Amino acid sequence: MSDFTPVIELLSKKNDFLITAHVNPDGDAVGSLLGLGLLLRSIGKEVVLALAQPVPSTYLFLPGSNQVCLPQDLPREAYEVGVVLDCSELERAGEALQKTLKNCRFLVNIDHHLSNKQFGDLNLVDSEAAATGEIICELAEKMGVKISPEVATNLYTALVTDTGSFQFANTTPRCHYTAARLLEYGAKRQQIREFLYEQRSLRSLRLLEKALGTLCLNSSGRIAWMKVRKEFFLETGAGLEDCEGFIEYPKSLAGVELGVLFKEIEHGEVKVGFRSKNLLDVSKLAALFGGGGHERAAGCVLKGELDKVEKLVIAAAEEFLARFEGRNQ
Ligand SMILES: [Mn+2]
Repeated sequence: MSDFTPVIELLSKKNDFLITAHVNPDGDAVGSLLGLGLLLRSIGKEVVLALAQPVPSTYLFLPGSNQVCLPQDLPREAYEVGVVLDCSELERAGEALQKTLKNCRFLVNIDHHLSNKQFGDLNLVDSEAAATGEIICELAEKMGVKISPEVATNLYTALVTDTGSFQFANTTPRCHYTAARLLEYGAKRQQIREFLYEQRSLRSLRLLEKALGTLCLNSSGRIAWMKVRKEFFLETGAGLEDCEGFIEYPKSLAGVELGVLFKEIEHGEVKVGFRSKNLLDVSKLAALFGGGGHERAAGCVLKGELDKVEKLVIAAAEEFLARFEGRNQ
């Protein structure tokens, strides 16, 4: 368990903060950023919020999302305290923000990645926390600062997204207790559900319809995959961002251990996603093709024609799975 005391002392004493999170911000990055930002402002602190990229449209409903600036819009080049959230290393904040963070007098690193490099002057790293948002909630409680419904909504979103709606292995009793307290503080659960999961575009479902038409299962029934062809994007007007969650469909089939999604991002360039249900470390499978990721979710990008990439990757996946299952019999 990390020691909150030095961080609480610093946050209480100082007044000038720059808070940021990682590039390609997800729900935990945005939720933690806005949660901590609004919290510090509620006790009278000067806070600038920044991200390397704009807040993704999915998270624009979050209170405070309109107050996040891009690196080029930062009011100043240095701040007293830089707070980096949900980043295993400083580089994850993006090149432009990294420079500004290095100009700060104190750097605070708050994160839950096991691989965290402890790059801050103060490090509040807890790899058993389900999300950085969970650590922020505990920090606020230990500081004795009242958590407003706006802050709670941000932190609850961080928890929901980083746990896959409380389904991933990081969904611990502690995580549920934190979520319960956030609901008590007034987190807008229904609004979060609607904005995260019930705002699909029609073109996205049309794209899904076409992708489902390509669904294949290998002979052992352990690997299932789908393809999103370049034409599908053109025919439906959908973009890559509309493929969110598609990979769950092949994985969701009974008996399947490995789900694969092929997305033809350009003719001759294919993005491949891997998801495993219980056993396979797909980061190792992705690494065979120069990619990477986590144990249960990984990906890579391959050059080549879609149907050839499909054959190559599925053959490698079958061999990978056979080797794994052979070892574990
Ligand atoms: Mn996270």
